[in-house]
Amino acid sequence: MPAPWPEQDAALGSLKKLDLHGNHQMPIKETGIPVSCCLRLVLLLSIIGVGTASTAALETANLTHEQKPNIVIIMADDLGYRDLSCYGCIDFETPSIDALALSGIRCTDAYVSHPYCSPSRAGLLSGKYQQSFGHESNPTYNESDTETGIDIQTRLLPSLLQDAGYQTGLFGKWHLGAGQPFRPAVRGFTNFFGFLGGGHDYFKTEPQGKNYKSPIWREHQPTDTQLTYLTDDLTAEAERFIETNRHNAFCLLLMYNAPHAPDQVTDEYMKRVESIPHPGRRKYAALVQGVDEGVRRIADKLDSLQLTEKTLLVFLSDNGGRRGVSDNRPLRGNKGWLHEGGIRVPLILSMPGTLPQGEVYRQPVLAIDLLPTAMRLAKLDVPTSCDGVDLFPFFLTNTPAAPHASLFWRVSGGAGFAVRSGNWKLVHDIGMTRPALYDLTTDLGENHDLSTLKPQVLAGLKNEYLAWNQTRESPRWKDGHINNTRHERTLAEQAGTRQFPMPWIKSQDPKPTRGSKPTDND
Ligand SMILES: [Ca+2]
Repeated sequence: MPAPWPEQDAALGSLKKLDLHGNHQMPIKETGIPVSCCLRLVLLLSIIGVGTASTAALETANLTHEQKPNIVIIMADDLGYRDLSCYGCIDFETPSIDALALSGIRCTDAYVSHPYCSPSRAGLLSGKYQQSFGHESNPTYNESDTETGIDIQTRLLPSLLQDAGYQTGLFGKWHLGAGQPFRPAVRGFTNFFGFLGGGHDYFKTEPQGKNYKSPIWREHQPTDTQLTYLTDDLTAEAERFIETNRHNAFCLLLMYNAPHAPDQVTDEYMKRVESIPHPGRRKYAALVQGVDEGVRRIADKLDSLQLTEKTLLVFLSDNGGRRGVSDNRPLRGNKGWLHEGGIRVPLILSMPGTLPQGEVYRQPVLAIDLLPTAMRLAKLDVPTSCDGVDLFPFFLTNTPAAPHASLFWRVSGGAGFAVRSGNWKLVHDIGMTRPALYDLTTDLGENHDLSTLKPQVLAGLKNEYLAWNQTRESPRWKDGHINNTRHERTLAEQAGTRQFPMPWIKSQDPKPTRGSKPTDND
């Protein structure tokens, strides 16, 4: 079992305490493994352009130039910002993901580049804002569609790492096009076991099935594989991939369906969360338990093969938590929104011996940063078209410099957009009549629109967005989600809430299970 929350909190570093409205409750104190002054200087130089960061990072890990670190990225689907103990979850525990956070860096201000599935994954795998190649909404599932999917001219992370001799595997959800030109096995993944669409039944699959019962593929072909439980099956495949490639550098993406719908769980995982009173929340929590168990098994597998210090292990969610059952508080909104609840996600990076352990990183970072970070670890040059940034120099120094001057989001070709620059955030989401401006330092919940008080700040951010927007493509296919997004926002606003009502919360927060005040969060 994990340490009680207060001890865990201390081990993670004294967190910036915010109440549910984002107000500070105590000062920040950062902790971490000290990095030598010499190394800090080298890394600082690299930040300003010398570019030796990954070399220095590798030296700290005692890895030779011949030993390239493994890259393992575990992604949950629709996991809420506050649905892990280490991010303040109050009604269930995630001991294995918490342990991962204690072994590495937990990011408080990590974002995905889109508030839902496919475009977010397109950004992650390309290292670019996905608007660079018109990938701005989910492709429909059509195995004969050769037009709708991730840009075939853009090389993806596994393909790039293959240049350095990496073995590459994807286990789980793809959702970047079901047609032949877009499938994982032709986009750089030597091994693929999973499904091509946006979600899947946890127990059933059919060779000719549709939607959630679509076939499970292995490399280039659909199979007649039967599932035991999807989350566990994907973990088992990933374990086998690690075992098989233990003597090679490898890149593994474990892309769980959980805790995405359908809400199907096993008795084992339900037992772990049986104290949760609301049935929907309880099932959701059980889905997360499957992911937590998967993280434990992958970490244990790496440990057993003495690969932990040779592996960058990353955990994140692909977008904000889905409505009704997840917990994004204190953030406003849900999956699909450009307010923080749709785009800010848990992100943990662990590489003991190289990265600090038990540290909290608070500068804004993006999932698209993982591609250049991985490539620099592999001693590869990052494509000049990449928008992401190698994060290691920032993690390994005390530099106040931020990886990004500004971060941008655009949905439906500009029907919605957002910009974050420092503490300021402009949001003009679908369904809003004018942009709003928030100071995230004092208003993490985005409750107080300062646009009329700070017109120059608003104008500056909007001009930044317009300049960025000019460098991007129009969407290549129609956004089938736009009306849903508009409708859902309208419903939430009419209900007078800053996010959808959470039916699993009745009159007040559930009592915390670990002795923490329910308002403790960051
Ligand atoms: Ca998702």
